Amino acid sequence: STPEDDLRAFQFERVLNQDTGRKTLNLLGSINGQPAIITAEKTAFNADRAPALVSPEGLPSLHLLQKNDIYHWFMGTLQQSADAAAAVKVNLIYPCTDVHIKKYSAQKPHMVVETPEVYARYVSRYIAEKVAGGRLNWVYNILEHRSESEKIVYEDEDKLTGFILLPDLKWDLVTMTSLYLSVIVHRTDIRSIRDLNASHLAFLRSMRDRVLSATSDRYAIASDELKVYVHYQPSYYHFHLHVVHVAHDMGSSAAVGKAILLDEVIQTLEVMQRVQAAGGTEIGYKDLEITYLVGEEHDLWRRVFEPLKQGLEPTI
Ligand code: M7G
Repeated sequence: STPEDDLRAFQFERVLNQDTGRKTLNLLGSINGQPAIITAEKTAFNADRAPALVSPEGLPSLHLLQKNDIYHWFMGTLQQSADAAAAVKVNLIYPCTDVHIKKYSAQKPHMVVETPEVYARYVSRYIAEKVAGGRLNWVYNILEHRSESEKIVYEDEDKLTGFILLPDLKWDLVTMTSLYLSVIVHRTDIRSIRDLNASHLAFLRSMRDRVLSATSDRYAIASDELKVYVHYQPSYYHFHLHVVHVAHDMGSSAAVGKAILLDEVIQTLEVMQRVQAAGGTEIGYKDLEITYLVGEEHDLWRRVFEPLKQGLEPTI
């Protein structure tokens, strides 16, 4: 069956989350008896179509809700087509896992403080478990050119310093002010920022410079209109960067408690390098106290931070 057939066969079960501000809806259901998640997002307006927005073609049906003095409000339907003027971007994860269901469910976030000790004793074990559990197929498909290779914006194939820059699945590929690319590195020895130390400085600097110039060349966007950041915690433990237009409001995924600017990471490593050179011992991101948000459904909350909050020893 085609991906379109699969999507049409989706049997709705329940709403996982809804964000009326960002106009998104996450649904759980099943396809052919296997669990599936749909995340739907209303698309942004295409400013190129603004001149015709309220013409009979642009707004084929129109209904006046209310008028009061000089104020009028209407409801309408936009002229739409899936290829040129889509109303919605629909993402399908099929078959999905319990981890996906938790990730896309509404949940209360908590601020947690991950000390170097908590990282070494519990979180690093959780990360090792995740890495051993696989779930990085999509990453290897990209790195080995089995998927999305036609979308690659820039690639350096070197196994140690190389990376692929390509559109993130969150981007609709057309709205420039919501431009969203990912950088996936070829090396497999960096699972998160916790593995970074001063020895990675040249690698990170060179990647930052090439990512900014390749993105601004391809999309005609000035490099000071792009933010480049990492997530801690990320969902996938294979080192990657997020490259996003500064005008794009990403909600919590680009906010404090989750996103850390690459420039800040580089700056921190530069200071660590100086401390190290001054005669200190080897120092890296593993030695920092990192404060971040974690949702109640996340395994790290359930297995590590909730027990610690209750004064219990995490079993991990
Ligand atoms: P993350 O910080 O590990 O997790 O980033 P997040 O999803 O919590 O942000 C992984 C990034 O990879 C996200 O921005 C995803 O949208 C993106 N991504 C995930 N998958 C499964 C794919 C994929 O198959 N293709 C592409 N191009 N991007 C993906």
